[in-house]
Amino acid sequence: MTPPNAKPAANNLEAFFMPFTANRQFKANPRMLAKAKGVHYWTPEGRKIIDGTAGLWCVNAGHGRDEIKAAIARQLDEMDYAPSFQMGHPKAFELAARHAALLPGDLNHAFYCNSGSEAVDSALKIALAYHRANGQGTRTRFVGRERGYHGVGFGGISVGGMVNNRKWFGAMLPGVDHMPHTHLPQNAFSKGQPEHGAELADALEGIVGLHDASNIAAVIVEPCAGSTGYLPPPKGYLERLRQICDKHGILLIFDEVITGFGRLGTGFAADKFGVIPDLMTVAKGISNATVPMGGVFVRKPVFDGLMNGPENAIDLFHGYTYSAHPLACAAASAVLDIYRDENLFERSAELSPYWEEGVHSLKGLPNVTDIRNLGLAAGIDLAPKGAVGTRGFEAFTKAFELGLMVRQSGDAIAMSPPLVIEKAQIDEIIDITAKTIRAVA
Ligand code: PXG
Repeated sequence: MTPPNAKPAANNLEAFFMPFTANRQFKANPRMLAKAKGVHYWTPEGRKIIDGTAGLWCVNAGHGRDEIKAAIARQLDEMDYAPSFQMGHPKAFELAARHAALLPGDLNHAFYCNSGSEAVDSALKIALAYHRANGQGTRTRFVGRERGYHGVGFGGISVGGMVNNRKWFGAMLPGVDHMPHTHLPQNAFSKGQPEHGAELADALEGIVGLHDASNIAAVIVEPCAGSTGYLPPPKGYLERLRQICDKHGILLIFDEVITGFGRLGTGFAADKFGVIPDLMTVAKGISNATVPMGGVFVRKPVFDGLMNGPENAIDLFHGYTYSAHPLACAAASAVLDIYRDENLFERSAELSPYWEEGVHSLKGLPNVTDIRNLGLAAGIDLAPKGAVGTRGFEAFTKAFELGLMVRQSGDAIAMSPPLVIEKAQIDEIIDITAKTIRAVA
């Protein structure tokens, strides 16, 4: 028998059950990352890879930031951990006040967790609790959207609209409807927000007609859908959704796990579109992915609505051991300093026309059926080749071979570089993407 602390054999890849991965395929032909700095990764063999996706849409300020590292180290010296249940530590309050100051409108309270999935489940629960606390306990239904991604909790997959993330798992939240997605063929090759599709928000009126608003707690959408190939909202769509929610007393949740913290050239998508949700979920860029963190930002009336009970009673029966973990708070605060000092949200806005021009220059390459962009991100649809996802996966592996990291969703590839990217590096990303698309023709 192997002794319990025996050193694992070198290159033994078997034991790690990899998430969202074709395990056997990966282990037969691994793509390893061993080092990161700025907008680059390096493989263990020392091959340099340009990070076209900011990790998984999360390393907005670039890799290996010394300021964040120092803040985490200082916090670790001072206090490694403190609970947030009936106790507090200063950095959590400081961070929440800074987030509140950064957010638009009266989104001025922050609930913290450790991931986007937890943020989504937390937001759904806050919505339910809010209605119940306000004498509207029949409002228990949720509305999501086809092609939506809201993480992998049971709440998130229930309101989400990605078939593979749902079909394997049987029981989900009861009482969920989905609005149609907004990926319309007549919008192909739109630059920025597409023209057609605002009326798709009216599907919400249909759902209200079916169930009655008195049974609906909240609607959740990504203001710009990320994981299903990057789908910017049609002009007027989010405004219309806001109006319908207001009309019926339904809470609107924006899932800004990807769009939050500068991706669209503004702090949040809510700023970009001038539409303020009642609840906003965030993660990823909140801590530049250094220490896992997520959050739900809550508008004042929703927070106040939960403060109606006895003063000595717990207001929300929900939270995590690691809610507002001191290391995450220290990291998130240092990240806010970087975003501010380097004007990274503005930088993202300034670079986006150059990025738009770059990605749309790929139009006309073999099998490219659509290109979408908004802010510093883009989605490119490739025509399927045999089984769905075959060409997409080939493009993903080819790009990696050529020195570029992209994301694949079916036969679409998505890109979202760190906001610190330089124009010459954008050129390099576009050049490698073009070579990749030709190579998988
Ligand atoms: N909501 C949205 C909008 C997301 O994009 C989550 C929730 C869940 O976050 P966590 O931290 O629990 O993973 C996400 C995550 C991709 C990709 O390639 C996207 C995500 C995660 C991994 C890959 O598009 N988004």
